[in-house]
Amino acid sequence: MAKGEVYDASSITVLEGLEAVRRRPGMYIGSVSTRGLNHLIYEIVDNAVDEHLAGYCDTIRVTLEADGSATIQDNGRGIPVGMHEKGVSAERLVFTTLHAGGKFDDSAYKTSGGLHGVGSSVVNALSTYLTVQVKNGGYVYEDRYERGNPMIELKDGLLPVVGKAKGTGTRINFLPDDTIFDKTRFKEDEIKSRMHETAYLNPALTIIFEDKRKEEPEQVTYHEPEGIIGFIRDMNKSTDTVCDVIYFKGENEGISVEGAFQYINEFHENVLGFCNNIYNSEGGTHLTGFKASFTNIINTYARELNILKEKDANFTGADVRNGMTAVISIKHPDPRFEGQTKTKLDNQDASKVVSKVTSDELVRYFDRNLETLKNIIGCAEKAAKIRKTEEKAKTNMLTKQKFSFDSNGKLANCESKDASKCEIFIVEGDSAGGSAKSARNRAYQAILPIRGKILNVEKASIDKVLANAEIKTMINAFGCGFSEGYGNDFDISKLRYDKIIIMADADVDGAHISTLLLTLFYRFMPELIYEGHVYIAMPPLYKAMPSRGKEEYLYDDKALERYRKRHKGPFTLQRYKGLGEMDASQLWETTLNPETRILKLVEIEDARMASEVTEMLMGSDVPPRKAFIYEHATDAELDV
Ligand code: TSJ
Repeated sequence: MAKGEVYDASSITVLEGLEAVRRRPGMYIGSVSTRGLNHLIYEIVDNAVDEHLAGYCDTIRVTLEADGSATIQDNGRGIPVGMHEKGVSAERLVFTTLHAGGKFDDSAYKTSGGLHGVGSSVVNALSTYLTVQVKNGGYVYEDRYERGNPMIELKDGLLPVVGKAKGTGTRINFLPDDTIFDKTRFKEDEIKSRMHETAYLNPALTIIFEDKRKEEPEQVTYHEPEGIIGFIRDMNKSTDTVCDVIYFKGENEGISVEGAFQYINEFHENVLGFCNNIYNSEGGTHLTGFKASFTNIINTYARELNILKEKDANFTGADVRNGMTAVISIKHPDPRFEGQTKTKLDNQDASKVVSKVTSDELVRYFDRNLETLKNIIGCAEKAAKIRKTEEKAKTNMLTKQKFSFDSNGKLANCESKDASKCEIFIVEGDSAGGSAKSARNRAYQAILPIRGKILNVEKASIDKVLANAEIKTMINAFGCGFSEGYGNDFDISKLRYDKIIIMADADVDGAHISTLLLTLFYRFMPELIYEGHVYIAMPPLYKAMPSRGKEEYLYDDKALERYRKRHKGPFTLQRYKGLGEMDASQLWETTLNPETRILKLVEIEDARMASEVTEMLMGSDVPPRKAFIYEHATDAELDV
């Protein structure tokens, strides 16, 4: 036992539980990457949201403190500090027992689900320190832990009083353990996005986010009295809409369902599922139920209105969701999750109930709003028409071109057929492509030069996307096909390269090309990103050549600054304006050679946020894009 830790006999097994969390953190929070790190905050916030759902708390403050810790504070009843039947303060049990909470929790719907509901004890176990303050009955009680171990000796099992205060509430301050997490800097954008989402799902709740790590502390208040209607409105605020937001709700078998949707003049669908206020990135039964019912309703009306004739085939699900933005939010007393990241709702009764509520409520709505219905069917008709053209185009193209490496001529493939060892570099420009071809290790490195800027897929329909020569070449080279709303032909097991490396100049144009490629991958081959196959090469910006000592490549301006500080004597500085300026051996050393190069792994912290960002960066609205670029100009992190 480390010095200062205080135990009693009953806490031994408890602490063994928390030790298990520290040994295998991934089992409890999914990963020890930034994603897992942010989950610590969500877990604590979710507990406060539970208190809100129970009817006792209307404000939650989330603060990223200057010292790297996080504080979450609510104005609920306060975690019970009194004696629990086990002979110790209830608060102790909450923070030292795995999966505690339910016992003291009288709200029917707990937010816990999937990775998210890991329990405050898991956060405690993975924190260098965690301090709890509870305000109740005029007093402030305090408890403190280090790496999950209680540091305060209880008197008769009860917490010490550290002050007096009015009102009630809970305040948690914790510092993530840097021996557990890869990086311990919280990502404010992801947290803000999640807090905003939580505000939309809880219209009576106010969340105040504050980032005190910056020189100028940032404070944002999220309060969305319009709920999911406002959520849809905001997602579509910069796009041309086809109808107003349609809202419905209902309840059955103890499951309550709320839905809202709207159509926009674009060619993709965006249907988000939430269960007990947690986003389900892999979807699940609530969405299946909604989609099945919705397709059915639209087809039935289309036939009744004689828009679909007897001989016509039904609209497909993707047809009727063409241009749809939707949020389906359910409350389930006992949610189950499956899927790779345990975020896919699995309860069969959810499908049944959502399906029933959707058809009851929407039939009632559409009977009274025929014009809106006709506009929506109009979107489906457009989609069906395009689908049919595309189906033809697609069979023509992919049968003619299958794996025709030579027909596109430009791919310099590698010799190895062992995908786990192979890499493909997508290189901007023919001249850089030429140097890369002579510099590479042809045994396992393939080079695919692309000319200038590829098509922006965010703005183009799929037939244009597939007609684009560069994109066709890439799809052929990767070997796994592509996926799109109209059917999923993507098979990642056929991928021919373990690493797909985007190699563009270290300037604005290069960044633009990278973004276009990432958008293409994200929209049509998202598994490539989810499974960690996509990288960005980081060519150096400078070569420093000192009069004494070794030459050094410098990858950004910060590195140059450091070099200037470190390096006293005179040196010549060569600035690379583009990949094309490097000769083959320099290119090999700086960008191709696995021993010396720097690659940045492309990760999706949160699929929905990535989608939003993609839309913002690639869509037609300019001001948010500018703001984003300014804000993130210094964000790039290197994964060496
Ligand atoms: F995650 C956490 F446990 F650390 C945490 C819990 C963090 C934060 C910011 C807030 C909370 C929390 C817990 N806020 N409010 C509560 N409420 C209760 O635990 C509570 C209080 C009273 C009663 C009761 O039946 O009287 C029941 C509960 C669950």
